[in-house]
Amino acid sequence: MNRRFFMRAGLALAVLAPLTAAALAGPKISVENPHARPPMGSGKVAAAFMTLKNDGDEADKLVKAEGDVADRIELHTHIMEKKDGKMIMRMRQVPFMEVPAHGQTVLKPGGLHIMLIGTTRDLKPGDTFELTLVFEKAGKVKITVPVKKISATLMHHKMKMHGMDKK
Ligand SMILES: [Cu+2]
Repeated sequence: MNRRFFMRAGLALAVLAPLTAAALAGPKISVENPHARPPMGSGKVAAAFMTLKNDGDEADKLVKAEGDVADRIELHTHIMEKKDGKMIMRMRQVPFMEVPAHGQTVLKPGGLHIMLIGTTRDLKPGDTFELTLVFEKAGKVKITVPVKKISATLMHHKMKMHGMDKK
């Protein structure tokens, strides 16, 4: 065996060891402060927010949210877009939400959110509903989401974002 072999073997070990450790430790997902805003007026569109925490050594991704509270449940974000020379905020569906190792991802109004399209029941402040979050590595995490009152400023903000104030 020559020197080159040992160097290669050493390199392979150096690369493999951290990977194995990470795979064993994996992500450790928890969900804090879940809450939802009720639909606007007679609309059937609501949004859920929360903090996705990961105390593990490996990043994970929220890839899907499931539940019977709405016909369609989508992962959304907001982007700033130029329209007629003005910057406006628009919603866009995203394929996943990354949750970094030893970090967190905050879903909040004006940013990432879970969109409930075609709500199947009344959602009033004080009500709760179940959501199942599906993570790429951690698998399914069931949460209970309380519906909270929407503030006047937020309502205005939300109407603007959904383009409802332009008639
Ligand atoms: Cu949305």
